[in-house]
Amino acid sequence: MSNDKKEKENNPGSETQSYSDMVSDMVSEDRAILELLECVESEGICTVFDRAKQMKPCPIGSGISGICCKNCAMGPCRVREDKTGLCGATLGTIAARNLARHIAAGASAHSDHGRDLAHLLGQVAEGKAQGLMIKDELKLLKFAKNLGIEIGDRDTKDIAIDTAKKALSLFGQQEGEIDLINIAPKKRQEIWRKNKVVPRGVDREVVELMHRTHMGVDQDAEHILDQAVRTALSDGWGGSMIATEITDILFTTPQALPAKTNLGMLKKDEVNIVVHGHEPTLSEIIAELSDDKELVEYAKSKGANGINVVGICCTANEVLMRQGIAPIGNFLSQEMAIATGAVELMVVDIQCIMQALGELAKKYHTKLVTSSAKCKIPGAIHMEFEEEKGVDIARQIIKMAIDNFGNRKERVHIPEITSDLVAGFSHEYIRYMLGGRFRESFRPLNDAIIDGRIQGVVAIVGCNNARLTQDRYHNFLTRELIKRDYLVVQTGCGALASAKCGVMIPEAMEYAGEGLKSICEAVGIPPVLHLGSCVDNSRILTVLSEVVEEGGLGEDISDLPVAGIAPEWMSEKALSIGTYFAASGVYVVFSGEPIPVESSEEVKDIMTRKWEEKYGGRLEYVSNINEVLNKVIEHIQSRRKALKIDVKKERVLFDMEARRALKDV
Ligand code: SF4
Ligand code: MSK
Repeated sequence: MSNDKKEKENNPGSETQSYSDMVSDMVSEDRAILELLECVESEGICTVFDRAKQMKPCPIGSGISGICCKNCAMGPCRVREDKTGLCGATLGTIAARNLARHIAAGASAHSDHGRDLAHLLGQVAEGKAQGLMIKDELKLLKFAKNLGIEIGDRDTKDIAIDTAKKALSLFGQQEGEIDLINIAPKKRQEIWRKNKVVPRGVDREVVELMHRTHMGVDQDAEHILDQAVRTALSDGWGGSMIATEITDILFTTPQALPAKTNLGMLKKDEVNIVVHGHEPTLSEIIAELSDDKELVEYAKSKGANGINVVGICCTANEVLMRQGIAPIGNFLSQEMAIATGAVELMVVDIQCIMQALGELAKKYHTKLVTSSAKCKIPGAIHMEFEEEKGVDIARQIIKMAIDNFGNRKERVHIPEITSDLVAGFSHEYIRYMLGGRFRESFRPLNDAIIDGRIQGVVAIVGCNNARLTQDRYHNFLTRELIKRDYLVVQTGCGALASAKCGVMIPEAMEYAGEGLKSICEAVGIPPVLHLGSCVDNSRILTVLSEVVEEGGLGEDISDLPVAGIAPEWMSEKALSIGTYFAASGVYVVFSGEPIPVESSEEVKDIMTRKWEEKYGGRLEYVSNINEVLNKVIEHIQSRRKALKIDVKKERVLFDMEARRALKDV
């Protein structure tokens, strides 16, 4: 590689958009959102974009910036490096406690979602869940095996019942290790054991973290964050992984499938139903019923041409990956969907649902329906999902939407903007697409990384944040990385940002560097892979473990030329995800502002230098987007150097002997 080229690659900021160019008054990079905003502004409708302008973030920070403690009634205490709280708590302790509590909340959200799916699996196995069945038996057997369930020639139903019981027990387990950590490379498991952070049970870790951060308990920042790591690991290798595995078992393991995205997928002449939140169960049933003959006829009797089910946020990702249902937007698109005036009904379950939807829906004809026992919103109609009558409830909801079709007001504005995408890259499908039905394997991916056609793999995940231009950071990083031969994998709202900007189709390989393009051409994949919803970040953990297992790229996840970025994060779940990736050996960068723990040098040092020493991964906050890009590339190149694969090799065919030799590199 020429010095010039090397310099450009290692300092991409010098040839790309500067950070100041990135900060603009534009609230979104999504043209559909901008078009609609013009429309709603003239109607005096207030959205999250307006509220973000009207209300600046609290400069003290009720915890997010780490300097404010409100853990007891002697506070809130606002501290500095040279000033403690009333009880004597230092800035480091307070910053660590605040971050730890965010992580506990994020891990709880994912894990409670996983718990519900474990319960549902049991109900399905016992025939108590109307209309639901085990759709992927092979995956059930694999998951059961990972949980130590006896398989033999037992009935599927019995295996499923035992699997559900075992999965549920992982939440309340008090001692020992949660079984799913066995999926991680052996060396990684030893690192966790050495540092005493192997999770015992999901609930146990969360409760202990909440206890330790109570006033007057754990006061050593590093010690507090060790428990935060243990809790986050119980999410990634526990709650989230359980959610992903069981969703696949019940609703099928995703395979690549084409779809379309953005608000243009709402239909003027059909009954539009938006599913929003994170849980797949009710939404899968609603999506399946959208072409039910009787319901379609009913819709026609009310003047509509059909029933159009679309999605927002991660519920959208779930039904997209399995049924090709169109995601019409990510987190910051939820209000805009209603503002089209074309949504008859929005049904929400849990997480990332703005309370503003309740008031907004009243200004249109949209019916807002809450469906989870855990979530009610003022102004919404509550129709609680119950497994025993899931199909009946779904039918009632669809009928309610149909009945509402005639109430549409005159003003309907659907931006005619759509993009094509391909979604559904589960780890099983990635293995299959790389090696074919009879030789499925990660070998071709490892070889492409070794010979430099792919420089590394970067996960760009997480939310939108109204403090930043919607999708801009996701899109910038994705573009710049694929151009330099880094394969990008995405989940959550980050995935939907890329889908909307059109880089999740094989044709987008034209934006990729020559090396990555050659892989996309050979395999027929986009340069940016959609791996699913937020809980599906656990798929990335599985891929990383299988890549290590395949050989040639070191013995542990921390040896791999990979990194993770959450450029527009806003949810506490993102902090849990970032922490479990760092503790699994991945270099993780969070961008945007405010920066948690920014005020505490002590905590920043723990999460970077000390975590690197202990776990081989670290979590860093970097507000400058060019610096994020530079740092990620620098990190991946340092890993390539350590593996001695930094010099671009000519492509060679590996025979068995060569492969065995690679395992010893
Ligand atoms: Fe203040 Fe200490 Fe109470 Fe926090 S725990 S509010 S620092 S007195
Ligand atoms: S929905 S957690 S805004 S990714 Fe998963 Fe999007 Fe973040 Fe919610």
